[in-house]
Amino acid sequence: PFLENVVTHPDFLSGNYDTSFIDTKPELFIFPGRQDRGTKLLSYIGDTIVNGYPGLQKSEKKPHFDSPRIPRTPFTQPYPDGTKQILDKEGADGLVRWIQAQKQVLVTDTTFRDAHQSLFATRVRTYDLASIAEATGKLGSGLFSLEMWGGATFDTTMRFLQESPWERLQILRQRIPNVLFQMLLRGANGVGYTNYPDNVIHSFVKASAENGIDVFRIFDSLNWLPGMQTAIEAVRESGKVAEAAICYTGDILDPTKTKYSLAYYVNLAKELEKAGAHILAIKDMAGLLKPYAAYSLVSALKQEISIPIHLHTHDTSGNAGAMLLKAIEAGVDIVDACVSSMSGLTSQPSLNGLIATLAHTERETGLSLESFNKLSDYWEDVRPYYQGFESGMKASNTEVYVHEMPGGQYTNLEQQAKAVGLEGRWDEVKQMYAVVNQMCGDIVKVTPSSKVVGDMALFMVQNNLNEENIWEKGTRLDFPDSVIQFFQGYLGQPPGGFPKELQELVLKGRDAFTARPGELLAPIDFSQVAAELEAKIGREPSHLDILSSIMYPQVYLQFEQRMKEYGDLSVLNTGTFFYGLRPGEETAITIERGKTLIIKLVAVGELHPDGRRIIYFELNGQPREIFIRDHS
Ligand code: 3PY
Ligand code: ZN
Repeated sequence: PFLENVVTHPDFLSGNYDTSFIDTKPELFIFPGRQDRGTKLLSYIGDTIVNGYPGLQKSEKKPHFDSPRIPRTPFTQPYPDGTKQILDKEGADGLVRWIQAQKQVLVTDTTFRDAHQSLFATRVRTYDLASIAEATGKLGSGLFSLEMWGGATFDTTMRFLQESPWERLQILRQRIPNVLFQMLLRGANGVGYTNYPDNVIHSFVKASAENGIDVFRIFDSLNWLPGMQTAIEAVRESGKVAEAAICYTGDILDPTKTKYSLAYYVNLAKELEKAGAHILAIKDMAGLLKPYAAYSLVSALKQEISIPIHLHTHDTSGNAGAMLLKAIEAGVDIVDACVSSMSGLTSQPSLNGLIATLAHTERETGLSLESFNKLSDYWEDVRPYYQGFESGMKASNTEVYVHEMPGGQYTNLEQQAKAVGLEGRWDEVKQMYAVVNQMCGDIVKVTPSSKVVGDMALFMVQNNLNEENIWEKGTRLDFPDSVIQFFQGYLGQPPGGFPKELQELVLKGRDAFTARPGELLAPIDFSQVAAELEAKIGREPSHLDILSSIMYPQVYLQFEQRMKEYGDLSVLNTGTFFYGLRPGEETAITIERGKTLIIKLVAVGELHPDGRRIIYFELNGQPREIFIRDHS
């Protein structure tokens, strides 16, 4: 039987819940009894056919998809050695020396993480990553690293894709043994939206390192050094590479923008070097760094610090290619890009384009354009599966210099706006985002501070409030939780402090603090969390389960519950996962090595008076009927 559960609940889908959610709605967390794997998969496919996939417009007909072109890389051909071997042999300091001895520009490929986070709300499934992993390891063996984890992947894998982030890491590691794996770590916010106790950060970093992460890009959403120190220490302890980031905002060349100046960034970079960073990242999360500003910033940093510099940007404005070139001329060591079919707009600039640009010059990348064109062909074919999550953006747009929204937030916030009924008011949301930023004192906007600004902008547009109204009615308004926590100091301290008037309106007498939240938060007692979790999920959780549930308590429980209800959905191909099957369509699903289920949709039955439909399937040639509740 179909169970109403937490994932179909509107408050859960819109992110509008807090920790009381489980207590007040226990019925949403009831775990169904055991069923065999075939029946569970049929229930999922049946539900998707009848009710569609959350967040995707339900279409009458499943779209037609061509099979992706997977480049042929013979099984027997060994993986060429890459940067992973250098780190494993020489350690982090050895790797840094190796970087410094290179003449070419080194390249990080972000296709597996930020590219799809920025283009379609981080929805790419492990299935599609695993299918191209071996070819990526073999054809891309000259890359510096693959960014493939962290940021929003941790949340979305469990919340939307019904798969384990840890398994993704393990599977990809197994299939790509030669290139460094890089993740994005939100400093004291881990891979979540709020500060965690220090022992959680240590344990999370250790587990990530043990499961395959080599390079940790660590940032703080307010550029607050204390928010990064624990993570830097934890990464150094794990023997891996600590890449600490300055998040770039504003415009260092604009004399009217004085808050985030060249001196500000150089000073922060020096502090990060002192704090133990092996590499400095310039994290231009919104794509605000313009070409000549990049030249000036990289040149200054090259003078002032001695660790390698790794540059990350987004192509929202269309200026990212030019920007990279100026940074390369100024001597940047490593840059981020992604395969061309996943590049541009809110994503990274084209890796293929970069290879071509630098060919036959002093700093040519050493990567093969032909190889990356093949990898790009694959992603060109995979991208249509995810079309329903893409933003409406068709061309680059310099309005980003006004709203300053991170590329990785753009599609996400757009989805959130739709979920709360603001479908036709996206332009207003973007404008309000810029207004809220100024109200907050012009802050660095990157997860989770960007979520604070986004939540407040949605709140204002939804309630038809403008800035004036906030000053007038603020004492009577209930501000979003994330905004309250921000003004209390849970995300750390912004440069220049909080604007006092707004802080008072938001806090309404609640405490604010300036200490590092990690110092105030009691260490997590892992065995207590384990016992509580076991009581809820009915089995002994692994340490990785415990870490997932600490980062995302409700999301993790929902993930577990759906796992019990539907089984492991990562085995489904992406067309079936998002759109189910067409009448008459058959699909082969390998549920484990040597065990394949053949599932065919025969017909969808009429709506019964009790609100259910019978779905007629064939499972390995045998007729099977499944009842599905129709929510329309
Ligand atoms: C994230 O934290 O998810 C980001 O991509 C920030 O840029
Ligand atoms: Zn990014």
